[in-house]
Amino acid sequence: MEFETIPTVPTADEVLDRSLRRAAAKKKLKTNVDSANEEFVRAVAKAIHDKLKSVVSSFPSFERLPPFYQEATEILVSLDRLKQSLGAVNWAADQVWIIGSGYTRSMRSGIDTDKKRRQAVARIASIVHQVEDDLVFLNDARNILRKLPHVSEDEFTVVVAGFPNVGKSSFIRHVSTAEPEIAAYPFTTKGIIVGHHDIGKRDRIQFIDTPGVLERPADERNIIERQAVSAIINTADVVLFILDASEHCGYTLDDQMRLLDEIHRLVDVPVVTVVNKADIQGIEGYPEMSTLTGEGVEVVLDLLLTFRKEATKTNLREPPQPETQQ
Ligand SMILES: Nc1nc2c(ncn2[C@@H]2O[C@H](COP(=O)(O)OP(=O)(O)OP(=O)(O)O)[C@@H](O)[C@H]2O)c(=O)[nH]1
Ligand SMILES: [Mg+2]
Repeated sequence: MEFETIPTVPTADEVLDRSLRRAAAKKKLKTNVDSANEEFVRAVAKAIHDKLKSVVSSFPSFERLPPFYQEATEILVSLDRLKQSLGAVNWAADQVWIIGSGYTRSMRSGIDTDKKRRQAVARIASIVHQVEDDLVFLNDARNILRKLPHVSEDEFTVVVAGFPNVGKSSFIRHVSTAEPEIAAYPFTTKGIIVGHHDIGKRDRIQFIDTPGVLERPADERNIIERQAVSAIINTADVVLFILDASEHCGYTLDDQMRLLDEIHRLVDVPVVTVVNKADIQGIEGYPEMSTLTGEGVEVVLDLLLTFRKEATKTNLREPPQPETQQ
């Protein structure tokens, strides 16, 4: 995934210190004072310009990211703020280059080169300090985004959704390679977790565990819940909605059903609804399972697999022919 490869973004002082040190080493190679000064400014400007440009190009082009990553970026760090900071750092790189070229040109006359070198460094340092906050923001964003899991766009994907504490992670643990934390309190899962279930040697299903979502207006949902809704909308081929009829999760079945209605309205993929904790209580008419005893889990998995076949069939179907004009 593209965020994993973004290197640490240096602070303004780190950019300056590194570049000044590198330029000082180059300056030493020149015996003539004037050309040493000129070389110093050229080297500082180039090193800072290149470093700042490499920061900008290390971030992916957000327009080209899959919708899930675009929305996750928006939810976690704000796309606008990110674009603004990348724009500011890019501007600083160009300014540093312009200042550096201007001074090296004027130093060729050999007049006042010590003074000009000091002025050039001061102006360049001031530009870099102007984007100090942007560099810090970009590093924070990088640290947040690189924790996002790898979600493949090509694999058949089941997103497990439901109220907090109903047993979503317990199910994921049973059927996939993922090992999410399981606990007897709500909001244990705080981000998107990806696991896989192998089918034969070549094929597999991608399972996505999501944080619990409460039934409430979308604009009242917190960052964690919004990530869950985003994964449901943007990545699912099938949604597995888990109900806890025992209400041991701490929420009423009525509230859970209202969330189920909302999910039905939000997605146009199949929603498979199952009742977990059937060792305590089931509901007639729904498939039941208990991730505690393991009963019914395989049946639910098989049910999900039938949708995989449907999805494959849909993909293989001929594209619709254009209507012939009468
Ligand atoms: N009796 C019973 N308890 C279960 C079952 N499945 C899960 N639990 C318990 O329910 C609690 C919540 O399980 P989790 O798997 O963490 O639930 P979750 O839906 O992922 O919760 P959040 O991540 O907080 O949204 C834990 O204490 C589990 O041991 C089940 O089938 N029967
Ligand atoms: Mg969980």
